[in-house]
Amino acid sequence: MDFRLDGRRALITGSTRGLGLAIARAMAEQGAAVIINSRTVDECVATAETLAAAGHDALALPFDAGDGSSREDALAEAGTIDILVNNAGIIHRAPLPEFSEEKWRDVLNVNLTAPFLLAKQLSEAMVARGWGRIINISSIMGQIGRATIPAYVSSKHGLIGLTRTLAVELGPHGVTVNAINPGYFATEFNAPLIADKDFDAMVKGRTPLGRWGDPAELAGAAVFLASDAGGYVNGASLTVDGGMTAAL
Ligand code: GCO
Repeated sequence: MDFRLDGRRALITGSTRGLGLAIARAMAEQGAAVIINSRTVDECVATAETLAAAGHDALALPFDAGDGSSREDALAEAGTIDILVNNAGIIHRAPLPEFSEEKWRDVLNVNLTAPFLLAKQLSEAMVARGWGRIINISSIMGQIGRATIPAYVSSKHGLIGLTRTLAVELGPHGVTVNAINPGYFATEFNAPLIADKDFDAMVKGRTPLGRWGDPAELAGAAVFLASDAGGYVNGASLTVDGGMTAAL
């Protein structure tokens, strides 16, 4: 069983913190060269330096996933990418009457359009080499919904559809495409929810494991899907939520 990623180069979008950083670190520990990305140059460089200081092969590639020219300029310099993890995501929380069209478009752009465009661009060389992995970080909000986050929920449902259609189109060329659906993890992204006593109690009460997830507990799923051990998994979405969506 081979979970190692030696000789592979992995781009993880949004990887200076939270789930993306945990995935980048785990992939680096399995021998991959990792490309650290976020919109913020300083954070990208600092994260890549920290990983490199720990003996890993890490490169900083700052770009805004939702911005076409920033994305394309960066990718032109990125070199070979064997593994793409579409992790960068944003959220806007507001009651429906206050939810603007602009926010709707922003969220869809970063969470769904950018993964589509990155997959479109990077899969070309993967197909040419006959090997590739695309991992889309969706959410349990790709399967169920919650009030006040319509754009996020729609984008995450869309990512699961994108995963399936690309799995069908790219599978014949040796490129697998899968999604991971994280449940509630203790990250900065969720800071307002963790600080909300009622929400925190809801997560702990409704999750059979009785707690928020630790980002390191998501990384194993990504390593598995990227590795040869996961080579026959294609078009799947793997839920990692402590059992929350299994429970009524
Ligand atoms: C929210 C959260 C979620 C989670 C996660 C759950 O407002 O409900 O931010 O979207 O972060 O995506 O899977």
